[in-house]
Amino acid sequence: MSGLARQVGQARLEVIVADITSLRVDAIVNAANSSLLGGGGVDGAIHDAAGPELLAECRTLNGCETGDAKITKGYRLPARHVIHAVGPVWYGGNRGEDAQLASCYRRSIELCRAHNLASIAFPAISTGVFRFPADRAAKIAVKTVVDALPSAPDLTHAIFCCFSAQSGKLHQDVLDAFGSPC
Ligand code: AR6
Repeated sequence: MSGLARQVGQARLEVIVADITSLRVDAIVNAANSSLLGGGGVDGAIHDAAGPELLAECRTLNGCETGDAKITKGYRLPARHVIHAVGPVWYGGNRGEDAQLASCYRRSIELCRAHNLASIAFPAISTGVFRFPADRAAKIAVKTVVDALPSAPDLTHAIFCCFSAQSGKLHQDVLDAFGSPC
């Protein structure tokens, strides 16, 4: 894994291997489920780190459709906001999973634009409990973010926060095809 950040338009894009709850950014994205009431994986880690106030705010949101995203405050997290995106469960690829996954990334960037956020970090949505194939998801994640960047001019830093070196390499290999090193 080369680990090089890429400049794409106004934004620096990078892949890191880290616990997303440790990141001091304007928003971290949560791989949530449609209840928005917590769960395991990165969702559980985010709620644990943010504290009970996060769940209290989530209870006011009335859930979220697959492919959509909703924003809350970050509470005890170093991140100012959490964008709760609901990725698809993988059923083999013929039930609109690709489009729903892409929509998670696009909606997250729309929320950045609406809230004038400058930095965002994404986990590899749907690739854990929801079983979306990791290589296919990495391609969708990076391409969708690259395509959506022009719609959020204040967004100058986007991070793909992977939880394993293997996931990091998948994202880096896709990212290396875009923009220029920086
Ligand atoms: N930081 C960054 N990435 C993480 C972390 C972390 N702390 N913890 C896990 N990952 P998953 P999904 C990675 O299962 O597949 C929950 O129960 C993980 O290795 O968290 O979208 C929700 O409530 C994987 O690459 O989310 C839903 O019910 C990626 O995050 C359901 O799971 C996503 O794995 C959502 O499933």
